[in-house]
Formats: sequence, structure tokens, C-alpha cells
Amino acid sequence: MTHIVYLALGTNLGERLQNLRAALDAFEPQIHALAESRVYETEPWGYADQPAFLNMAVRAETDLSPRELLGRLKELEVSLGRIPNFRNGPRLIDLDILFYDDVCLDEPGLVIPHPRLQERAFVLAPLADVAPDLRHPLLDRSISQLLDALDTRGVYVYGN
Ligand code: PH2
Ligand code: MG
Ligand code: MG
Repeated sequence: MTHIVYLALGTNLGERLQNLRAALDAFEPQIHALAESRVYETEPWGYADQPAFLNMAVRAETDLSPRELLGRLKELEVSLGRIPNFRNGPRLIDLDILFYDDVCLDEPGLVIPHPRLQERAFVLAPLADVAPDLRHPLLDRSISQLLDALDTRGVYVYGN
């Protein structure tokens, strides 16, 4: 069975663009990206005293279960060079599950939809590039509606 998932990518250490590209390349073959957002440069949220992040979102298809997908993403983070750090601290690469079909689950270590996405412009701005009309199954609002409710200062399209 193929499932549609939305994933968030974040990085604020090392060669940030390269880290995003390496993660996208490493998704294959288990996770196949269907659409990529633009890259955003974003001010750190949660813990301010760290470098700016690059953030992206992708729509992808996968045959992995939610738990298998989580395991695969954690494995990729480590293989790409992520070293454990404090909560909200700097990281080489962070790969988070935002949505998995319209599954809602709350298990130890795995909550879907991502429980804080509605508070984070650094997640919703890229997500709105690939899924503006996607409805949050618990909040019953679209991604663009959720984004409109947030302050997007500190979130910029990177590059051009
Ligand atoms: N990730 C965090 C904490 N803070 N801030 C920005 N701008 N971007 C992130 O990806 C990010 C963050 C924890 O996952
Ligand atoms: Mg995260
Ligand atoms: Mg994470």
C-alpha cells in the first residue's frame, strides 16, 4: 500500500544546502519525493542562541508504516551525521513526519500529525508551497489558513 506523507527538513549546522540535498537523495528508494518546497531561511525558534536554519517540506510516497518511516528518518539523520543534542538545539539535519495520509495517532515517540506544526511558520511556510489546501485532520483548517494565523517575520525564501 502506498501512502502520501508530508515531511519537514531542517538544518542549521555545516553546509546547510548540501545537508538538505543529501537528505533528499538519501530518501530513495523507500521514500519517493513527489514535490519539494522552496528552501527557506528561518530564525531559530525555541532556543534563540544558535545559527539560522534552512527549512523545507516535501510531499512523498512510501510503503513504510508510520513507525517504519520514523525509524528510517532517524536512521538517515544519524547516517547524514547528526549528533544528539539538547531539545530545540542546533542540528545537522532534522527529518520530521508532519502528516501521514489522514492518520491521527499519539504513541510514545510518534505523534501524527506533528503536534506543534500549527505554531511554526518555519514548517507551515514551506508546507504551503506543496500543499496549501491540505486540511489538518484534527484542526479542520487548511495549511494556508493555519499559516495566515501566524507571524511570518523571520521566515524568508532562501537564495533569490
Ligand atoms: N527546529 C527545531 C527548533 N527550532 N527553528 C527553526 N527556525 N527551524 C527548525 O527546523 C527548528 C527550529 C526543533 O526541531
Ligand atoms: Mg523538528
Ligand atoms: Mg525531529
